[in-house]
Amino acid sequence: MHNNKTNTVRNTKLDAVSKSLKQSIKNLDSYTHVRGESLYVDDVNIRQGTFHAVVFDSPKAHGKIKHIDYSKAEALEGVERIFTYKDVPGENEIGGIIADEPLFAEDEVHFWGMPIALIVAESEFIARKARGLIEIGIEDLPVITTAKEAKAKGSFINAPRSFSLGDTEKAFADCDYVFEGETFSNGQEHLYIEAQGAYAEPMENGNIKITSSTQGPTAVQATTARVLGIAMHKIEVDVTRLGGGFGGKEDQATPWAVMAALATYHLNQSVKLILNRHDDLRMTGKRHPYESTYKIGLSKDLKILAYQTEFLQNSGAAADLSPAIAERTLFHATNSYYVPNVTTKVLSCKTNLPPNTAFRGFGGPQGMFVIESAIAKAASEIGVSARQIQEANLLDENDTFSYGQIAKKVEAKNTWHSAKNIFNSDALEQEVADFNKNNTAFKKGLSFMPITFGISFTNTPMNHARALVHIYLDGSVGISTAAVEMGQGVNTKMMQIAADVFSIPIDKIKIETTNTTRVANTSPSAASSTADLNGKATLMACNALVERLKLVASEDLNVSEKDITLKDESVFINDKPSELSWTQLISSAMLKRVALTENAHYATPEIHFDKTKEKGHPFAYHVYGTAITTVTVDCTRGTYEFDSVKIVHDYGKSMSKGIDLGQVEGALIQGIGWMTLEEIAYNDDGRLLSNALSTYKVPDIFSVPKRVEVIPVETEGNDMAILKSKAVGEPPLMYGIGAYFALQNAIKTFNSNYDLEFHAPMTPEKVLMGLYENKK
Ligand code: LUZ
Ligand code: MOS
Repeated sequence: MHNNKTNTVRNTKLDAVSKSLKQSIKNLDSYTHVRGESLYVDDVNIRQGTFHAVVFDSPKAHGKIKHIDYSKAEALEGVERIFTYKDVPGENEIGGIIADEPLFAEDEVHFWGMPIALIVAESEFIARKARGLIEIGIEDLPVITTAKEAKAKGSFINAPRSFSLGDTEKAFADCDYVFEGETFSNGQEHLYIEAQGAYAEPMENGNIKITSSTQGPTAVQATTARVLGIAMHKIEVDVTRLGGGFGGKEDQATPWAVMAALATYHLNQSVKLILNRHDDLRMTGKRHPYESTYKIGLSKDLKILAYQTEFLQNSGAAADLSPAIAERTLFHATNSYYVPNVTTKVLSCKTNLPPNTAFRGFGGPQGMFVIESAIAKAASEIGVSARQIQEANLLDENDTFSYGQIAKKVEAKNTWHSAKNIFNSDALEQEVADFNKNNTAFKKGLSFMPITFGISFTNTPMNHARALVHIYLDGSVGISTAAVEMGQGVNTKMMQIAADVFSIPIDKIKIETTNTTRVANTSPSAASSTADLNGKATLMACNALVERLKLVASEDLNVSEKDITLKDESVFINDKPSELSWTQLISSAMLKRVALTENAHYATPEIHFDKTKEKGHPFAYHVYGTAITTVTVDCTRGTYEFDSVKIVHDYGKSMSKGIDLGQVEGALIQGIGWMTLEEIAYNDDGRLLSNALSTYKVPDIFSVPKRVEVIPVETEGNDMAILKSKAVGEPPLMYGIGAYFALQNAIKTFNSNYDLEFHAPMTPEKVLMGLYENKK
C-alpha cells in the first residue's frame, strides 16, 4: 500500500498509555495506523525478481470446460508461466471440513469466479493483460442461485441437522395462537479494507515462507502442504496484521496463499498475489443468504410454548465452513428466549454461487432474525407489541437451551430491564407515539433487540491456544500467540495481560507476528474467542515465569517467596519496594541459569458436545445485551435515519474499555448495514451484479445512527472469560437486527394495511413499497 514508508523507526510514546491499563487503553495499533506505518501483506519488502500473479477465473457459474487456449497469454512478453490443476504436485483440494473444493477447476466450473489458472508475470499489469488473452469455451449446465431451488432439486452439501427440545408437535396443539411464515435474509460482503493476498518466498531446501492476510495461519500451512504434497514443517506462515477479516479470512484467505506457494514451488522465486477489489468481490464467498420458514405457538399470556423452523442456507458451490455455520444457526435459533418445545432444522443447500463463508456471527444472526420475525408476526396478529412477547419470554437462570446446555449467570433480563430503566424506554415510546400523532409525512418506529451469543468454537476440539513468552536479558519481553491482529485490538489485550502480571510498562513488551514456527497447530482467530483463548495461554505463561522469578528474588533478598510480589518494575516484599528492580531480577535469573522462556497451552475446560445426540455444553459462557433502536422514516421518499441506538451490553468486566466500545459500535453498524442497506445481487446466470462499491452500498458516516449509547451492565463477570472480560467481537452485530423491526414498526404506523414482510435488507425501496402497498 505504501512503498515509500518512512525508514526511521519513530519513538512511539507508549508509556503514556500504560497508566491505568484497565480503564481506557487505546488500541496500540492506532499509533502506526494514523501515521500510515502499519504493515500489511502489500507492504512486505519484496525480493528482487519477485513475480506477480493474477487469477484467471470462470466466466460462467456452471458448465463443462470444453477448451482453454492459453497460447496468446503465454506468448505475451513478461509472462513467466501459467499454472493450472495439472501443476499441482499433491492434491488439488482445499476443502476444510469436506473435501469438495478444488484449488483450480479441472473439467467443470461450479461458480462464476471459480479459479481456473494462475498467471505469473513480471508485473501485475502484464499478468492482468495476459488474463484478457485467454480463450475459454464452456458448455453451460443448469445454474442454481437460490437455496429453495437447490432444495427442490435435492442439491445439498451434507445431511441436514436438527435440534429438538420437549415435544413440539404436542405443544402446538396446546397453544392459543399459532402463526407460520417465511423469512429471507441476504448475504453480506465482508469488505475488509485489505483485500485477500499473500506473498510466498523460497527458502533453503525447498522450504517456503508465506506472508498471508489470513485469520488462520495453520489452515494456510496445512492446505499448502496438502496441495504441494510436502510436509507441514516445510511451510512457514507469518502474519503481521490484517486490514480486517470479519470471517472472510478464516478459510478463504487460504487459496491465494496456496497459489502463490505453488508458483514459488515451481519457479523457486518469490511470488506475490493480491486480489484487486473487483476480483475479490467476484471470487470470494460472503455471509450466507438464508430462506427460512417458521411456526410459532403462544399461550394467551404470550408465553412462547413451541417453535419450529426450517433454515435453508445458501451454501454456495462447496462446503467451506457452511456445516459449522449451519450448526451455529441452530444454536442461536431461540436467541434470548426460553422456549420449552423447539424443533429446528437446517439444510445446507448447494448452489452455483461462490462458497459462502464465515462472517461475524457465523450463522447466529441468520437464526436470530427468524425468531424475531416470528415474534413480530405474532405480535401484529395478536395486537400487542413485540416488546411484550419478547419480555415475557426472556431467558432465566437454569433454563435449558435446545442443545441441552443449562443457562448460567444469565444477564438477559438484567440487560433488558437495565435498558428500560437507564434509557427510560417508557418516555421514549411516548415520544415516538406523540411524534407519530403529530406528523403525517414522517413516522418513527422503535424496537427492542435482546441478544444472547454463545462463546467458544462450537467444534469443541478447536478451543485451545498457546503462548510463547520470552523475557530477554535486558528485561524486555516478546510474546507470540496464535492470535491474529485484524483491527480488533487483540495484541493490545495480550500486552495488557503481560504488563499486568509482570507489572512492567507496555513499552517493554512486544507482540510478535503470528507465525506457525513459534506457535503451531492453531485454531483460526475467530468465534470471538481469540482474546479468551490466547489471553488465557499468555496469562498462564506469564504466571509460570513469575513463580520462577519469585524463587530467584527470594534467594537474592533472603525472604520467603510468599512475601514477594512484582510491582511497578520492582520486587516488593510484603507490599513494600525492595532494592531489587525488574531488570536486576532478570539479570540475576540469567546468572542463576533460570529459564526465561515459557510456553503455555490453554484448552477451555468444561465444554463438550455430542453430535449424535445434538446435546451438550458447547459454550464456555454466553454474552448478553439489549438494544433499543429508534428510526424516523420519510414517508414520501422511503428514506430513513436512525435517531438512536441505546444499548446495555454485557462486557463482563471489560479489560479494555476503548477497544470493547469500538467493537460494539463497529459490529452494530455492520449489523445495521446487513439489515438495511447491503444488497448482494446475483443474476439468474449466477453473475455477481453488486460487484463494485457503486452497486453495493455499505454504511457510511451518513447512515450511522445519530446517537449510539452503550452502557455496561452491572455484572459479576465470568471466570471463563479472560480477566472476566467477555468476548466482544461478534455478539453486538446482532443489535443491528433491531434496525429492521424499528423500520417495520414505522411503516406499520403509516400504513395499517402493511402486510409484514421479513425480507432483509430493508432498503429504502422496500420501505417505500411497504408504505404504500394496499394503503387505503
Ligand atoms: N468459526 C468456527 C467461527 O470455525 N467455529 C465457530 O463456532 C465460529 N463461531 C463464530 C465465528 N467463527
Ligand atoms: Mo469468524 S465469523 O471468523 O469469528
